[in-house]
Amino acid sequence: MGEVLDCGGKVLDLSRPVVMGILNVTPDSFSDGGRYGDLGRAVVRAWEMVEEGAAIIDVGGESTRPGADPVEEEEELRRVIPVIERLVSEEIPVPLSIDTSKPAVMRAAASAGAGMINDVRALREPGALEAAAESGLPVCLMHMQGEPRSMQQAPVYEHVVAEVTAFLRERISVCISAGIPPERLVVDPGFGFGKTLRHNLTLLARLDTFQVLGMPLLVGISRKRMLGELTGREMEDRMPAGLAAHLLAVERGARIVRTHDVAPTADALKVWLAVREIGD
Ligand code: 9MG
Repeated sequence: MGEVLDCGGKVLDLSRPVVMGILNVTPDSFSDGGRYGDLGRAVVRAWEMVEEGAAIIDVGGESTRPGADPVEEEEELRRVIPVIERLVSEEIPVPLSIDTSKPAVMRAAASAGAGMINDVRALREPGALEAAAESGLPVCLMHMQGEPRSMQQAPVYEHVVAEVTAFLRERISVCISAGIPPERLVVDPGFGFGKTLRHNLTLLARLDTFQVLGMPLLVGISRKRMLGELTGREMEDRMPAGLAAHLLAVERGARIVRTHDVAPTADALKVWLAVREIGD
């Protein structure tokens, strides 16, 4: 596994776990209620996340929460491209990732200066593979069973770890055949995407299995329903549970932690790293 990702000229050092800050620019965003839907506030929040320790920022204009409706391409472009352009013009020091499944958004974001593509559909939309290959950017391939609108209705697996691993292995192979080199790939089991609580817990318990794929591992558990199911807490009170889950993931090999709660996660990772360095 490569220890660095070249994100369009900005280097993401993965020799230690890093924080990916979530910047939702959607009116119905997963957990910030659209507070950053406005360009100016999105830009302020991105800079705050850098101050708080984010090593990369994931900009998304289409909600992928369970039950969410799809967004038209024009609308998604209108939401995310001005944010990326502004942050690039302000010389934000960390790479920007574009959270999208749409080839046109991938292309426009890459032209605007994005440094990575984060696709919850693992480049399965028509044209996405080609757009990602042409961009020259790293890509995060995430596993999802079904589509956001219906994925939590009745997710079924015989062996969740084996099936998610097989899916990611197949997508890696498709990407390599399409000209995306392995050193540009990141994989993600997709916590909460077409999975019951038990599936999510099994994936977390066995997360180290995914290291056989030989790619950096990204996880995103921040504020998700599985944490609410375990603790009985509402979205805004799930940060401590998210920290615990993310530390368990890092202990099992995760290198990129996608979260709304950048400052506490960065602190937790400092503790984890200090202990690991003493132990080495
Ligand atoms: C966009 N998005 C929402 N949750 C996510 C997760 O867990 N992983 C990745 N890669 N993207 C996500």
